[in-house]
Amino acid sequence: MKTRAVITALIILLALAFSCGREQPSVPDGENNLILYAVETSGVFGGWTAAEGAIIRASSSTHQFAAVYMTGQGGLAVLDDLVAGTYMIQAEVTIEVELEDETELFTFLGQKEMSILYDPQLTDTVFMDLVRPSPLTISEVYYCGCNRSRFYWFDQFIELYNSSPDTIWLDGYLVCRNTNIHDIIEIEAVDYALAYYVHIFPGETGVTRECPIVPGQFLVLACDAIDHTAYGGSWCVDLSGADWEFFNPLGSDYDVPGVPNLLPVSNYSNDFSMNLSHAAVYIATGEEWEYVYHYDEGINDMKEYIHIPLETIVDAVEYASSTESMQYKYITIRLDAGLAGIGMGKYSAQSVQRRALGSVLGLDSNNSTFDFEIASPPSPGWHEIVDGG
Ligand SMILES: [Ca+2]
Ligand SMILES: [Ca+2]
Ligand SMILES: [Ca+2]
Repeated sequence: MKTRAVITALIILLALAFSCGREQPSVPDGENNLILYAVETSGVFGGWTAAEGAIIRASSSTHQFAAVYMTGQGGLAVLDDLVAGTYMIQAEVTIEVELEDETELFTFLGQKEMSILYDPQLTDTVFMDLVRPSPLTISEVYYCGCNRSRFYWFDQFIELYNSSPDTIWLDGYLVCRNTNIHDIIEIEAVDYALAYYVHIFPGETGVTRECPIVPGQFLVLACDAIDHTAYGGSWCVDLSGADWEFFNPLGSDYDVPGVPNLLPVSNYSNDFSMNLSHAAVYIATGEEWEYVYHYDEGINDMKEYIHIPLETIVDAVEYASSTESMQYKYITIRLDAGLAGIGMGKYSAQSVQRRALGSVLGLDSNNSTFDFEIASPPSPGWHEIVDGG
């Protein structure tokens, strides 16, 4: 009983802390200097060490703000003139170490969320550890369209990357996209993600071996695997070399011969497509999922959705053109605490791609605000180095 009381008290405290963090700042804009220390805790250099020359990325989830700083002596950075709000802070550094006959790159990363109040000065520390890339990630999402005058956005694609030394078999894996689900479920209170479009790789998870992604491969999943420059103009993407295409035989979708199909498990006639400014896409192992009906206010009727258990989701990316979408997240912060693509315009022929950090591709801190950068042009099947990225 005592334990339960303590747990209840903790939950209430957590709830209070959470709600406080979500409040809009009620104080005037002002200077709050954050004195931030970056400390590397991996033990690679023996014990904890101050991380000098670390890049500090700060971004706010309560207002439009993103800035980059660098730590100096003692691993110290001063973040000047921060207005009250909630901030996500990431520290990263790549250090070259001379070994006997080669140099090795070590990349360290640390993150924290902070609530900054109207207060003259704060001191805090971000702890960093060695980056371990995730074996299978969504490495690029291209959704915004390429030609406004023709409303052309049919050249959308998703790219997957295998950073592991082994071939990964995608048989039975699901590629999912959700829709605006805020009126339907409380996303932070459930242990599944709600999907609207779901397409599947052939075969059975963990049993068949027909759909490989080999080490270092960028696998391209095209909405339609054709050369879109012929229809949308020169800014559009040539997807005739895509590895897979989403194909929906229930609709008027065109099936490109020779490019294998990802078929729908969702019972709609639409082809797989992504909203031009805000959506979440994710991949799951496909070991478990189910059809569930939810009431939909828009049509005043029940509508079929698919529940994907969170523990089967391998990677998720939520993108939006504006930070305001943090108030209306489509996928739980347990899978993606941020948003990719902030500031990207519709029909700008740009994509969001996972950043390379040091020699590490496939970095996945479950926060797309930091993990992704805007890339131009889109790079289906390869990685485009972004200047200063
Ligand atoms: Ca298609
Ligand atoms: Ca096809
Ligand atoms: Ca790419």
